Amino acid sequence: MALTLHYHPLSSYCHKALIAIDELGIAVDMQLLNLGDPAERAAYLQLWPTGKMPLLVDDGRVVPETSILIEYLQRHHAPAGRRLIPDDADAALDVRLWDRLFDLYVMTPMQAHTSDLLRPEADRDPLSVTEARGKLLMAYELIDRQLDGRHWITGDAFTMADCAAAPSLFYAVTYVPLPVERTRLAAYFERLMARPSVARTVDAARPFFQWYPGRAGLAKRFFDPEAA
Ligand SMILES: N[C@@H](CCC(=O)N[C@@H](CS)C(=O)NCC(=O)O)C(=O)O
Repeated sequence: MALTLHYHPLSSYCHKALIAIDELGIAVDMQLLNLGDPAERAAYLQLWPTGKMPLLVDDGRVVPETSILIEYLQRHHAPAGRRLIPDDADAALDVRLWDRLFDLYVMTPMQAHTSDLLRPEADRDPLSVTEARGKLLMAYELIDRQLDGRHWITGDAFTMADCAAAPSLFYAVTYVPLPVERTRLAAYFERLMARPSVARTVDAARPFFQWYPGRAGLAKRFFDPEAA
């Protein structure tokens, strides 16, 4: 198959890409990446030196970075009528803005929590975790405000920005739960989780949640330690 996605089922950015692939209705050959294996890591770094996943390879063409990868798939492989970035230039800007905001202000501070948990106890950095927590609370307020009168983050259509929202929020709330007053965000979170592309992505990750460092914060409907 021409299209190969290098991914890991626990990775939030891989979830973003997988949700988009599902929404766009594109068949992709899935290549599970184990960066913990030194030989696999070395081979992957040859392919893409940042070592970040996911990575799409289309007949030898390397397509990194989820926002670019999604736009590339829409442009070159999506069936007619399937879109996650609208044609209208201003509407597309709005989608790209919210995609950036979720990546920079939800994914990044969420990942800071995970990184800290992955460090040896002696190397933990409570200050960076406190800062990350503050950023998440700021982002929750910003998103809650944006959701006033909107079903999805930029309006009536589910877009690339919602693909970024679902996994970033899914993992962020395991570290910093949504404050009770963020009612619009809480309702949006439920809409995201009920979206079939998101539900399928979460379902595929279920067998792996037992290895997620923040699993103690996962709601029981997503992960039941006693059943693992
Ligand atoms: N800006 C990148 C971020 C990708 C990213 O941070 N991926 C994480 C997994 S969620 C990763 O590859 N981590 C492995 C590492 O840093 O070694 C994108 O949008 O694709």
